[in-house]
Amino acid sequence: MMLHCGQFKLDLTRPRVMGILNVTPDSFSDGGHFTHVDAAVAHAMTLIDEGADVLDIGGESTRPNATPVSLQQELDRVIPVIEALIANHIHIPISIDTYKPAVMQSAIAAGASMVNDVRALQEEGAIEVVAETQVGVCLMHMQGTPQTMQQNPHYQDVVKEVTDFLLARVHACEQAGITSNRLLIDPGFGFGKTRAHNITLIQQLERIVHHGVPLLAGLSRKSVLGQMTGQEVDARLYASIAAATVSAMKGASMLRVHDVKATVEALKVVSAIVDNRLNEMTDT
Ligand code: PT1
Repeated sequence: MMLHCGQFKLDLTRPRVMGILNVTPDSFSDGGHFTHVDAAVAHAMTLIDEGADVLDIGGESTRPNATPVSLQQELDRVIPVIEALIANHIHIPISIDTYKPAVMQSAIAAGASMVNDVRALQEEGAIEVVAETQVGVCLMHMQGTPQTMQQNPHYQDVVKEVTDFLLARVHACEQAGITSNRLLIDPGFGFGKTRAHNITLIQQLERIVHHGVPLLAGLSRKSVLGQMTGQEVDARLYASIAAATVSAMKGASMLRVHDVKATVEALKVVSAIVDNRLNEMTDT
């Protein structure tokens, strides 16, 4: 019911929105004054204004065929942004999207309250870094690596295999001392999944949700929505809202999205319809 992430407690009785914070690859500047840090802080303020419950910061793309970046590059991109956000006294948790334990450690030291890991803390040392803290964790499923995952994804029963993996990672976290009230699980849409696999996972999301661990869904602007609509990545807002709405209806606790304002509004409608108490409270 309450997700513990550092000093924050997020009430998950209604679905929450994780806003994706752009951290531009290389510092672009107008003669060295307006840096990638300033741009990221400005974007963060917009996302908070629009109703984001969490900010997700990543310095290495994990979309299909993305080029890996070095540890130092990743640190240089994200740590100054986290420091600047903390200096600006933002009142919502900062999530660090990384699978590298050294980035997790530095980000937490800089003030991040959540780790969002597409490798579900399987990297050597990752689980120990998180266990020594009180931060929240999102454990995501991926088949393969971002470089190869879309080459030939294969499952007997995608929902069962994804669920079994995530529950095994939840168990590993609990064994390491990370209590379950700090955990989210995520089926990892688009991470080593065909169009059919992604659709099956959405259709049967309840099968994952019913195990009781809060679920995060990330479908925003993804290629599966492009396959469904024929739209390019910049024209997938309506598709993304439909996907977020369906995910929330099926019990997702958090949606990782680019378009915070539109998603927050859609989720208000879902919550008002699903949770009658929200209506009774404001009825006249
Ligand atoms: C996600 C996610 C993420 N997605 C979590 N973290 C990305 N917890 C980054 C495509 O098919 O779903 N959950 N961090 C972005 N990754 C992708 C993957 C982006 C696939 C696009 C696609 O278009």
